[in-house]
Amino acid sequence: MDSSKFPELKNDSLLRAATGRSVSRIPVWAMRQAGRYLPEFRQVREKHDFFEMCRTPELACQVTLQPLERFDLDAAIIFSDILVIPQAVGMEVKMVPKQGPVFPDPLQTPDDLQKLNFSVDVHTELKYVYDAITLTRHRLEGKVPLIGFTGAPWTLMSYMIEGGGSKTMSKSKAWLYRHREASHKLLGNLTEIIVEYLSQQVVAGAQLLQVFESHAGFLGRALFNEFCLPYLVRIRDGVRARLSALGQDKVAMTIFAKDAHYALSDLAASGYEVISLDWTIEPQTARKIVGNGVTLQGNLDPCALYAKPERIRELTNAMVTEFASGPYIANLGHGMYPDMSPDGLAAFVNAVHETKIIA
Ligand code: 1CP
Repeated sequence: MDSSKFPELKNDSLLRAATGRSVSRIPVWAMRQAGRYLPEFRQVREKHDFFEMCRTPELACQVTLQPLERFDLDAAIIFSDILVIPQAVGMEVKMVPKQGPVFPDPLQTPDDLQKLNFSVDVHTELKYVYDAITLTRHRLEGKVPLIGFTGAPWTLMSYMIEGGGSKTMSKSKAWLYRHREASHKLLGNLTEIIVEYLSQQVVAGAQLLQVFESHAGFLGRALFNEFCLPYLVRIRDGVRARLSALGQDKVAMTIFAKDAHYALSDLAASGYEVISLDWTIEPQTARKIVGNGVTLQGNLDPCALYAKPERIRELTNAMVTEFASGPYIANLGHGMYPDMSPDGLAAFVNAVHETKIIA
């Protein structure tokens, strides 16, 4: 499908806010807005394996668009998963219902790195993601921008070693302490793949890129500075250079380093246009640290969506008012959960849009 002639964008408030320009209304979207909390998503999911959905552009496009039918959202995020990269380098990943992702054969020792194929051709191996993005850009008809994304190197490394979710990340952190060189090798190799993967998402039609460093909070400042931040900067700089070499327009990039408040000032200097915050930091504290040169995104506690609509409205109005003194994109502080009610998200989205902007 042709990725050169896309319909004209009608609502650019997300892209304007991401680059610090004025907006007529605060843009809002929600992490995991396409997911099991939507009955129409569960209907599709009942018939298909999770990764089959990711690999079938028609299905990925269909579920990406579902939340936009219901809510007045200002962005779509392509339906996929961060774990498509470990799969692309040769690891098996299964999505087990009610449990999450499982790697039957996780990395155990640095010797296991030899089993991975880091010279994989990202163009062919992950083509299904680009095809889903291009199809979705057309089907969106310019309604809102489409966000592409990736997992960041440390978060991917931790899944590849833990073999799934973990409360402590003790196996993957053991690598950072015991196998320092091998850890850097793995992180560096993942970084190269991510730079190409993100750049190709833009070629395919992604209009903003979000990097999920969901496991940043397990590190602390010293490990973060050695094993995380340099790779995030390399991704930012690498994508910028690669897009320019490809003759592509630049796109804004968002970093979501969950639970990494200690790193906020470093992240503000890292070149990402947008910093996405989890809910454990107050808007004004974050703004004081990063200043007005960076757009903030977030950060309502996702569990606030369990509240009654009137309470969601109060909490959201208060949050937006505090953030909106600087460039801002409204979102949750992490993804939605499967047992949430769509009504909670509707209350959140509508409350963002009704909040008057004073700035
Ligand atoms: O709507 C959207 O947000 C787009 C789709 C999307 C995104 C951006 C999905 C679909 N996954 C992700 C990113 C992702 N995947 C992250 C980063 C964001 C975050 O911190 O949540 C992470 C850590 C994953 C890994 C993953 N995939 C988990 C977490 C497991 C753990 O460690 O506890 C889970 C549960 C998945 C499965 C998944 N991914 C997406 C959906 C809708 C689901 C549910 C799976 C199902 O239907 O069975």
